[in-house]
Amino acid sequence: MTVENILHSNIAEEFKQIAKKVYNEERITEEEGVLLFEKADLNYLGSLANHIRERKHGSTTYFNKNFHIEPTNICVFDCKFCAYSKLLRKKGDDDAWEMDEEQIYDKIRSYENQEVTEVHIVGGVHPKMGLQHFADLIKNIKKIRPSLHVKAFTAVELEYMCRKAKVSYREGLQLLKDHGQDSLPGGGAEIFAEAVREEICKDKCNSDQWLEIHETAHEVGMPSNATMLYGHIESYADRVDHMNRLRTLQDKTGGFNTFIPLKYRNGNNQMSHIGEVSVLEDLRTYAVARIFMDNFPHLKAYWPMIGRQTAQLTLNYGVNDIDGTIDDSTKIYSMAGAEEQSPNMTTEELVNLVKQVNRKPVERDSVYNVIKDYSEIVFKPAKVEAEA
Ligand code: V47
Ligand code: SF4
Repeated sequence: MTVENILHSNIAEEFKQIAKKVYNEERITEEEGVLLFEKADLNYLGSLANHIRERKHGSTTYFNKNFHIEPTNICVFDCKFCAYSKLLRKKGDDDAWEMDEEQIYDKIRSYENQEVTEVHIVGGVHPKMGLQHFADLIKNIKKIRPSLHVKAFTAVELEYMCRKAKVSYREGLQLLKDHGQDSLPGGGAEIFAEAVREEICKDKCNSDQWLEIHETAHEVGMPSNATMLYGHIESYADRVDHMNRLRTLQDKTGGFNTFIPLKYRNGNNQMSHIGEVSVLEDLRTYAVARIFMDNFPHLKAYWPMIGRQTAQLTLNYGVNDIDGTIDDSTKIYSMAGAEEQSPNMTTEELVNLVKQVNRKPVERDSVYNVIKDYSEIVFKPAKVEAEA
């Protein structure tokens, strides 16, 4: 069903008005966002979201070649949804880990002969987390591999580091930028609605602080992403409020690249009694996000969390980015019961996954410059070893 078909159909007037807005590239209101979540048909949502996706990006589906470093899983905070917080947050616990600087540099060096373009550094908030220490760490990483894009530290880590170092967010972010940090990941946003935040992660940075840190990062010249943890105790109005606060900040700074809805997974945490939402709800959430977040250039599905097949489906519901060929060093999601327990995918697998749903796989750098168009590249079939 195309948007033109919808406009000429006998669908309820309120949905026709929203379709008209999408067709005319007009913004929808918060009330309309809630209405879409509550009442819209999945096919309708898919048609609108796909219309926007194709207007912005055609069939292009971006991915990048990145790897993760999680320096520690020890964390001073106690987010109820986090699989670190219950099991692993104290030093000395069986599964607690802390990487020293040399281990981090060795990890960077281990990718020497690989075509990765980005390292994503994020982890628990260690009580000793020092701003200058991490600034120096980034500087040394850049010495080892100057071209590597360093996407590091959620607003939660940054708020803690700046508070401990007794500097303003601007001073802290400027210091990190001067030492080589290129951008911020989108984590720690969760749900901005204060009542929900109080229930699920009351002791870490609050919503205003999260938004202020991203605003300041944009002002000092570091772009960032934004996430939304959905599918737990939040209401549809809370999701729309979350997206609206981001849309408002984006109007002001234009510094966000990508919006990443993250599906709540209920393994090994203090909210495990809460069930997970269905794949249909995932698709609806991506679609409404694409329709509502009109000023966000990109919508990303983080495939290790939702799995490869759902990630493929999302490409028809507004998504135009499926993150990267991540190696298996990220544990926060697999520990929470994410779909992919060992989240690595080769370029070939990722390209084929995109092509299977008739989309165009394009490798990008961290700020969406095209590195390589894979749509015409045919990988050789895997070699079958002769039996001895
Ligand atoms: O903020 C923690 C989430 C986030 C669970 O910017 C959980 O490119 C679901 O932000 N179920 C961190 N989610 C990860 C993140 C991210 C990931 C990929 C790419 C980018 C990017 C950013 O992980 C946390 C939290 O919302 N998380 N526990 C859980 N049980
Ligand atoms: Fe710590 Fe982040 Fe887990 Fe919260 S989500 S407990 S801040 S590691």
